[in-house]
Amino acid sequence: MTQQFGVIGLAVMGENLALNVERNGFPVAVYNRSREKTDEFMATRAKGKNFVAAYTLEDFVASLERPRKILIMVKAGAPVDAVIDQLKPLLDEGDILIDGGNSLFTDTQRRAAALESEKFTFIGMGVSGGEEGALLGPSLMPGGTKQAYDYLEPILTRIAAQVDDGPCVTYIGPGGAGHYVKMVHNGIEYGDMQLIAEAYDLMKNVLGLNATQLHEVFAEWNTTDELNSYLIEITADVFKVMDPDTGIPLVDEILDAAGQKGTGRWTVDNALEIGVPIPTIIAAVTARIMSSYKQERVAAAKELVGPSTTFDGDVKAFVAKVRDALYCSKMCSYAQGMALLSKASQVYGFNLNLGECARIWKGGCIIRAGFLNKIKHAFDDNPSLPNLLLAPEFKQSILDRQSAWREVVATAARLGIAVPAFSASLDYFDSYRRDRLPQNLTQAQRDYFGAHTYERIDKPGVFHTDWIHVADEVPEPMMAK
Ligand code: NBP
Repeated sequence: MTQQFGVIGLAVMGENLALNVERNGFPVAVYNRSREKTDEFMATRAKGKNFVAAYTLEDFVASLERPRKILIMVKAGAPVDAVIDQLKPLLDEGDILIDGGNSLFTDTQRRAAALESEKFTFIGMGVSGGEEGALLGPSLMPGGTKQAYDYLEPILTRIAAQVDDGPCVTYIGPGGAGHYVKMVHNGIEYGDMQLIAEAYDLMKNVLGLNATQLHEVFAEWNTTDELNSYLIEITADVFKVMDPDTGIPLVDEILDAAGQKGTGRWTVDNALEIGVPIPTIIAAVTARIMSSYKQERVAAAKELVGPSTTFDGDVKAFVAKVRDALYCSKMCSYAQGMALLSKASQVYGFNLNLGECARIWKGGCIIRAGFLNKIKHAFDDNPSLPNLLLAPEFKQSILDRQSAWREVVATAARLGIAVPAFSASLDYFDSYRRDRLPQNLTQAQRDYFGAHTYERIDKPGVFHTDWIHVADEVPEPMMAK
C-alpha cells in the first residue's frame, strides 16, 4: 500500500492526468483494461517516475493507501458503471471513487446515491482543458460527497491550473453538481465557438479578408479586455497554418461539417426541461447539426439563390462592428449559461456559488478568458443577480455597443449570411429587456382552443373567455374598420 492515488483508464485524459498527479508529488498506481496500453505507458512516459502498474484490479486496489483515491478515466456511459461494479467488491468503507469523464449528470446523481448508500464516497468531476490541460493544469469541477472532496483537495489544488486568485478547482456541490457545471461549460463552449465562426464567416465571405488578415484581426482582438481568450487565440493561430499539399490555408481545405459528442445537446435538453432560455447555445448546437447536412446544402445552394453578398461599406469600420457584435453576443451567451446554473442550483439543490464557477473557468479550460474575471466579480458583488446583463459593468458595455451589433445582424440578413448565434443573442437581449412581449396573444389563442385560461394585467385571478361566441357576436364590418 504505497501509492497515494490510482488512475483507471490510460487513454489521452487518464494518462495525462496520471502524469500531472505524479509530477505534483503523489505516487500513482495505474490500470487499464487492455494490458498493452499500460505496458506502453510504463515503458515511455512513466519511465523513471513514481508509478506502479497493475494488471488486475485486485493488485491495483491492493497497491493504494487508504482511504483509496481512485480516478476512473474511461469512456463515459456503460464503461463507468462496469468499472464501478468490478471495483466495489474490492473496496473498503470510505474509499473514494472519482469519475473524471464527461458523464451525464443524471448518471452521476444515480451513481452517487447508490455508492453513498453502500458507504463508499463518490466524486463526479468535470475536467476541462483537453490533453494539454490534463497534463499541465486543467479546470476541475468536482461534485459529490463533500467529505471525499476534503480528502482530495490537497491533490486537486496542486494538479489544477493556477490563476491569479487560486487553483482552478473548488467543491461544486452534491451529487451530479460537478458534471452539471462541466456540461454547461461545454454548452457555453459551443456558443463561443459558433459566435467566432460567424464573425469569421462575415469577415471572410462578406468583407473578403484573407487568412493573413483574419489572423491579424483575431490576434488583435486577443489583446483586448473584452475578447482575450484561449478560443480567440487558437483561432488566430489556425489562420497561420498552410496546407503543405496545396499551399493554401489549411482551414479552407477542411470539410464544413462539425462533429459533436453530446454535451452541447445535453445542455439544451436540460435547459428546455427546467425552463431556462438559452437560445444562443441552442443556435450553436443546431448550427453544427445543419452543417452536417453537407450534401443537401450543396444541392440546395443551386436552387435557393439568395441576395448578392457584395459589401460596399467601410471594411475596417465593419470589422470593429463585428468585434462589438461578438462581444455583445458572448455576453448574452454567458448570461444564459449562468442563468441555467442558477436555476439548476435551485431545482437540484446544488447550492452553486456562481462566482466560484466563473473563477475556476479562468484557467485550464477551453472557455478560459479574461472576461470571466468580470463575471466572477459580478456574482461576488451580488450572488442573487437575476441575470448577468444587469451587472453594472456588463449592462453599460452592451448598451454602448448595441447599435453596432444591430447593424451587423441586419447586414448579415440583408446579404443572406446566416448568423444564428449573433441573432439568437440579440433576440435574447431584446426579449429580456422588453416589459411586454406578444405572449398575451399566445395566451388568448391557448384559451380559445384549449380553455387553458389566462391572467390579466389589470386585476388578479384566472380567467376564461368563450372566445368563439363572443367573437361571433362582434359584427365583421366593425372589425374591419
Ligand atoms: P476515451 O473516452 O476514448 O475512453 C478510452 C478508455 O476507456 C480506454 O482506457 C479504454 O480501455 C477504456 N474503456 C472502455 Br472504451 N470501455 C471500458 C470498459 N468497459 N471497462 C474498462 N475500461 C474501458 O478516453 P479519453 O479521451 O481519455 O476520455 C476519457 C473521459 O474523459 C471521457 O469520458 C471523455 O469524454 C472525457 N474527456 C475527454 C476530453 C478529451 O479532450 N479527450 C476532455 C475532457 C473530458 P481500453 O484501452 O482497454 O480500450
